[in-house]
Amino acid sequence: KGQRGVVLWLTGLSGSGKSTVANALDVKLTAEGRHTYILDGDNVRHGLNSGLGFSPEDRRENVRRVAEVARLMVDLGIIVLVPVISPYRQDRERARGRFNSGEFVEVHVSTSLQTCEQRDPKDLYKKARAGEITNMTGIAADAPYEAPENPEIQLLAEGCSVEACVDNLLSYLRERGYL
Ligand code: GGZ
Repeated sequence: KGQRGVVLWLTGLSGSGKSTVANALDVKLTAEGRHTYILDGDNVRHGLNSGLGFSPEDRRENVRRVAEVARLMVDLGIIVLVPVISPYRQDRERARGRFNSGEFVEVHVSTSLQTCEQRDPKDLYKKARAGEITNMTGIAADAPYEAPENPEIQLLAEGCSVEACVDNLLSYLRERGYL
């Protein structure tokens, strides 16, 4: 008791740094004794969402299920960190609609496609350019990334260290009384 549940919804391209920031934030919050959980798109796709691919319909369902699980966790007072690409504005808005105001904090990890492609930790962009992956977000014509228009937070992760990004999010949570 005593902890306010909230979801930090980190949207951005593959390789933008969503998971890295979520993991580093999780470490800090846990050290402060906060109850947290990371619902990572890439992880959830191995279990709850195995069977879902990367068509627009499957991404929508992926985002819907993740939002529903986050909803349950917020009810339990957990700080839920959700690094999922969630490329479609409508799907993110639908996710937001499942929460009370103040429970859903949209964080745009706005690293440019160019930088994400340079990082390419899993060679996904390389494979997409080579035609081995046909629906890579940001590359394929039918897999756009629709940037948020009014996110609560825009994380300029590109020019900032992971630590600076984490501090930015921690300040936001403190200022608004979540911590
Ligand atoms: C985008 C893909 C794709 C395609 C595999 N497009 O950066 P990663 O590798 O570790 O995390 C990405 C993950 C995306 O899953 P999400 O659940 O976050 O996506 S969505 O919200 O759009 O449903 C990426 C990997 O899966 N990956 N193929 N075609 N990312």
